[in-house]
Amino acid sequence: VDLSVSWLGLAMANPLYNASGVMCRSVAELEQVRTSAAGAVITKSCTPQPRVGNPEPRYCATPLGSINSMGLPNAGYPYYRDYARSYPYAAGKPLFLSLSGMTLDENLDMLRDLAAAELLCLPEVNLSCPNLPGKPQLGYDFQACSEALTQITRVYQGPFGVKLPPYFDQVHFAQMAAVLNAFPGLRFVTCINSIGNGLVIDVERESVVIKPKDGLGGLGGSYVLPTALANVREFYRLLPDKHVVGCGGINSGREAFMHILAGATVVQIGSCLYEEGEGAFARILDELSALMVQKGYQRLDDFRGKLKTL
Ligand code: RRO
Repeated sequence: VDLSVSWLGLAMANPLYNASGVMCRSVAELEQVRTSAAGAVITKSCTPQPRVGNPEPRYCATPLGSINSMGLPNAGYPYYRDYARSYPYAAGKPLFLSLSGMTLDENLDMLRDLAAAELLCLPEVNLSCPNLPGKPQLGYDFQACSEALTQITRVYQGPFGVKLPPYFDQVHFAQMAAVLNAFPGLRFVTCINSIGNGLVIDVERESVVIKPKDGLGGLGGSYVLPTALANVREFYRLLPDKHVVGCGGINSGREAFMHILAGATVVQIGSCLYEEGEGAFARILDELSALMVQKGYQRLDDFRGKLKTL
């Protein structure tokens, strides 16, 4: 079967890559993804200056997924821009650069610099970090998103995308879609970031499992799969001129298939990659190929977005 994907003028050998935040903070980790079976690479969300992030423990895996409150630890924007400068684009694995300034001005500063650098990487602007104490997720404030996108598209004229938080109400899907559709330069939306401010409890210790925010953190993995699929499908229908990148709960070829059936152009692997390591890419690709063979599909276009309703 043919797993290749062409989108945004990029050619990918397959639709899988890492979710921002997982295996992408250092050059060593980024190179691990780049030299794996993944079809693309995305960097850890960055701020203009390096950040150490929240106190540890700040990530915990459970049988159903993960909870994290990393607090945006990153090596600083220039580190990732320099990686993007020396990146071997001609090898055919697109690079995405995730930006998550603490303020709109920080995002604008990084985007201005990125525009001037004229690189082949594409920005994914993170509108949805759930783990900064005292800072609401921008994606839940539609007016603020609209204003941010207005200014972002003034300073950055190339194709770009946004990472969205999960939405849980059909009215909110429609309202956010109306905001996003006003910006033709916005070419993709990544759905979803972690489900913010969940609480995992360890019964033996009668305790929370991560230190920041008294245990509250973003949920990923199997906990979030149905929410991720709903967000992918709704935005696929509501944003006909944009791509949806699926992220949330992909542990095997079956969940990758579900995301693409719901409309995802490509998909990202977070919790599963964190737990399994880069071998997850080849395994999930093998499983997706086997499922397609079993169903008689030759390429992803044969089933993308073709979810049936009753
Ligand atoms: O670093 C984090 O705490 C983090 C970020 Br920026 C994000 O967007 N999503 C997440 O689950 N963790």
